Amino acid sequence: MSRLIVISNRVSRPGPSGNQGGLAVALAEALRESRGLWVGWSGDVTDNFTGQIGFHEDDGVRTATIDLEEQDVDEYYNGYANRTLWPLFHFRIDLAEYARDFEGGYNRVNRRFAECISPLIESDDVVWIHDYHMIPLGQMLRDRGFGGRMGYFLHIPWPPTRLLVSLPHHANLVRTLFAYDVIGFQTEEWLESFRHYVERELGGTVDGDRVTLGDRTIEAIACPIGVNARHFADAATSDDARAMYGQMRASLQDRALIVGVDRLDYSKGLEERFNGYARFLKDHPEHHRHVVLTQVAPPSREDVGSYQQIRATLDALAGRINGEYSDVDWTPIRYVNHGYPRDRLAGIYRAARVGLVTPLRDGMNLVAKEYVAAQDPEDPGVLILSRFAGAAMQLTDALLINPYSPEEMSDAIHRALAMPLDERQRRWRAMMDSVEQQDIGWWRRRFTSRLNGEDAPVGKDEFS
Ligand code: ADQ
Repeated sequence: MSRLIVISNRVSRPGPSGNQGGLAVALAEALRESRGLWVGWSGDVTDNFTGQIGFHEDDGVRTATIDLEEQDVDEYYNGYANRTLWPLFHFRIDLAEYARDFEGGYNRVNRRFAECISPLIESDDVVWIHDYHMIPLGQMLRDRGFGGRMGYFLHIPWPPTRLLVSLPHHANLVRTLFAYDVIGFQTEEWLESFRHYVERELGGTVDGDRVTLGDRTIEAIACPIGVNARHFADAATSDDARAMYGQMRASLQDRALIVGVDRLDYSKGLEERFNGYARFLKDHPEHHRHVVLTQVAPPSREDVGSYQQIRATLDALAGRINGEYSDVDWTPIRYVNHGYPRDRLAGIYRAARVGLVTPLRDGMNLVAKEYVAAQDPEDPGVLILSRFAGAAMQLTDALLINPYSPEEMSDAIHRALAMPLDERQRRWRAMMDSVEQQDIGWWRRRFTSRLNGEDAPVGKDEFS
């Protein structure tokens, strides 16, 4: 078995509680099996970049981290990654900032990674690079002589060609993807946009999964990421989850709970969600006092202006809606700006009659799948899901809505709250089958088997 080298912006190491995200757990298994290595930025800043690597081993998983300079973090992470590519790839061209310093910093940091990582890689290793922070890294590793198998997975959407061409030097960036052997997207839609760009802008050709540019042919596939469904279902009945569930139910006093859980990010459609909920309160006075929306939204990327702005907007909006509709003994929105450990989060999901997941654009959205996995099979809640989340391609038994329409959101909330038990069970069972079958292990095996040049373990149409 070849050694797997995973490279991503950040490396996830288990904290004192052992709590880790699904991605980290899935990759850990593959890294452990192959005695591999996970490489990324340490999250720390140094005065002078030296390229020194910090090695660790936790529970059989070896990691290597690199410190960056403050200018690197400003230009690469807060700059090109999160002020240029993130908004553009989420269709927010109005928020995308184009600056030469950002692009220069992005390329410099990717080169720094390539310099540090090259000596660690052996010719028969298999390299798997993740996400929009690291698009050109594969090409830079090839330039330094690596000739082995190399794959890339994009966790966020791929934008339509007409948006992508607004990015200065877009063709240079996209061409670097042809250094990989396999590239993966979350959905057929993002894959289709990529193929369209290559044909129209670069003059490349597409033949099934094979995309050719000049003398390079790569495989481009859709490979939707999943959650650890079994783990989440178990977490939902753990002691911590039960305690959380009990605490929530007691505080709700028989009111129905609607829950939203998101990083505080403009792509998650939180402003539209609050407006849709306000519309529901206006349309349906009969629900007043009988329903509570709990929105859990820990701040993220706080150094970026657009994130400070969305936070201020939501603070004001939650205050305004509560001011208008609250009574002395009822507050319609509980707005919480911090995260919860996994088990407690599972308890919150399970206590909620409705899961409200309404991103304006999302590569996949794991919260939708976690909500499904955490439900009580006897009395499951209803998922309301944006059509514009990648997860909507698989979770077709959710109530699918257009998040830009407050009326559709209002109607869907009303319908979810009134839905009879047998319909809730039928919809949940269908969604749970998909969440269980195409879980995080399935995703990892599907991608790595392509990367290793084996036949995919499952057909490509099984999730469409
Ligand atoms: P994100 O944009 O971060 O991920 P998402 O897929 O929903 O979005 O994953 C968020 C994760 O963080 C979930 O596992 C969730 O449980 C956790 N989380 C969110 N809010 C939390 C809170 N308040 N407390 C505790 N945990 C919380 C990017 C892409 C997605 C894609 C993933 C994986 O934007 O589209 O699904 O990567 O590929």
